[in-house]
Amino acid sequence: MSNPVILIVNGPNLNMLGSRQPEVYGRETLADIETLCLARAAALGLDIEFRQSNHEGDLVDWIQQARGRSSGIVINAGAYTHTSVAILDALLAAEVPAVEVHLSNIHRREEFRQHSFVAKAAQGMICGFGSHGYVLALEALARLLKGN
Ligand code: CA2
Repeated sequence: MSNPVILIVNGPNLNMLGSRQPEVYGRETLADIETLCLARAAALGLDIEFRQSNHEGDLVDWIQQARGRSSGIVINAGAYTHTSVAILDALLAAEVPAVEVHLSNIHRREEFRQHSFVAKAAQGMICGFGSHGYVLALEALARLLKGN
């Protein structure tokens, strides 16, 4: 039998990871994070689709396509976290469990980063643990899919 598929969605500017602001976002690139996720997912018996876009509509399209195709979503919507009702609506419509991830601890940062539209549709949120947050999110989804 094939493994459950987890869609991992990354929003704007996350393609620049590793190049600037390492004190906030760490030194790893998004490709490093994908490698990390692939390894952990394989150990958990999951397949992943790892994606990034700077365009809100791309994120909405991918989340819509997850319905009936993916068993769960890991989402770091970047700055759209704090602005996008469209991404919230897509997540609610997808009807698959979603885990919200942020590299930084958004609650220790500027006030405008402390509200998340994504949180309204997420099973839970992991923030402040850098790239390890993606691994924790995959572990949380694997457990959820097993029903415990
Ligand atoms: O902490 C996170 O993961 C964020 O989702 C990252 C977003 C930010 O807008 C959210 O408030 C929190 C920004 C990602 C930008 O990444 C950069 C990486 C390197 C250089 C510049 C930006």
